[in-house]
Amino acid sequence: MPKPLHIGLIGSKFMGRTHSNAYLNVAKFFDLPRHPVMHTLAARNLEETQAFAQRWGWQHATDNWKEMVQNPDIDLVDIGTPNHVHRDQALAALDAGKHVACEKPLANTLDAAREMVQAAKKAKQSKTFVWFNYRRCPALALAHQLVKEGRLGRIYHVRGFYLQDWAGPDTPMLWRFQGAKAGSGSLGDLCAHSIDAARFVTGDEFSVVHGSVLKTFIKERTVLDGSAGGEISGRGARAKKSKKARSTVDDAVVFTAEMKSGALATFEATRLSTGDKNGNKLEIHGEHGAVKFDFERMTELEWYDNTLPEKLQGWSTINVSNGGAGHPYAEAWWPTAHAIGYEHGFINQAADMVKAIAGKKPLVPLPDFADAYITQRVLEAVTQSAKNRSSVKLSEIK
Ligand code: SOE
Repeated sequence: MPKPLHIGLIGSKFMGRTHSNAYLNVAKFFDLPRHPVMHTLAARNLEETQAFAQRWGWQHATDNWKEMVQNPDIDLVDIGTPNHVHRDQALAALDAGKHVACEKPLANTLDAAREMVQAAKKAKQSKTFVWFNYRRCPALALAHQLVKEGRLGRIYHVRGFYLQDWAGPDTPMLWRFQGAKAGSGSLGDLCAHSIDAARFVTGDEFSVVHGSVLKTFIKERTVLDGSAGGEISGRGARAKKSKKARSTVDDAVVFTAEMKSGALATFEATRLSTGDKNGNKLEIHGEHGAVKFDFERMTELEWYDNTLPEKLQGWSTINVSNGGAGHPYAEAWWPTAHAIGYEHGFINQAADMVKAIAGKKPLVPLPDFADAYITQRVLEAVTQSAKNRSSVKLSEIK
């Protein structure tokens, strides 16, 4: 049995579940250089945390994350909490000499994200990771590989859409609608994935952001008794009549951008695209070929080969599940066309994090704090572009 890797997770809501599931399953499907051990779960309410820990197989449970990060037995601290506490938790874990994984976006503000990157640079023994989990959807990882192999050639267009519809007027107040906690709404929660995916697949970086519009359609939301800071569970709940609070984030965002290569990019993210449930879509069009990814059909990649004889050209649907064909991560899972799901991107990421901690190369690039900070700078450029109705160069955002 490889040397154990003791994990301490902070958070037991939606991402607490996806991360717990990843650690519970990763060693069953991947041969790893270290054996992940679900050591301690830390979350706010001790009784609920003990119940969650027992259900998911955490050895210990605590309501004191500060104590957990100081535990000398812990090797990796994983932050699955709301954006406004990422900085304090990451700085404490880095100061304690731990490896640190953190949910996206890096933080609720650019300043907090910068402090995290600076602390990570100083913590020479610590590796850092950010859960941009969609990089490890096999179809998106294949798109990255096709671009890297030169199969698309010069990139002309990038289109990133992240379309959800859960935040209608009946959805009560959650931390995700509070600017002080979330930093932003659809921009940091959804568009951060699209910005990261555009950088990941093209290998390019943003040069200028143009013409952003941040829109808040629903200005006030009902506060459910005792759950104003609640999580996604509020999505399903229909608010009982009680007091209202102001939503201080965007429900939707649109912007265009130019990439350093000259490619033209357009982005849209919204929580009010009626009928779209988790429409995380990326389209890349190049001189020699094009790809289209839609998370709602996550095992498929649409591919257009512009180098074929014209009579043979057309969109083809690649079922990215063939391990024998070298499809990313497919070898670890099931036979071709036996589909995997949302949770598998997190399990694939857990495998790559364990490999990286052991000094091995992840299958596709794994964002650390410094990489995720580039995405955070784009979020800031979009915010400034919307506020000033201007174009914002990334070189102006430090
Ligand atoms: C938003 O509702 C959300 O939960 C994001 O926060 C996640 O990152 C995304 O994977 C699913 O949608």
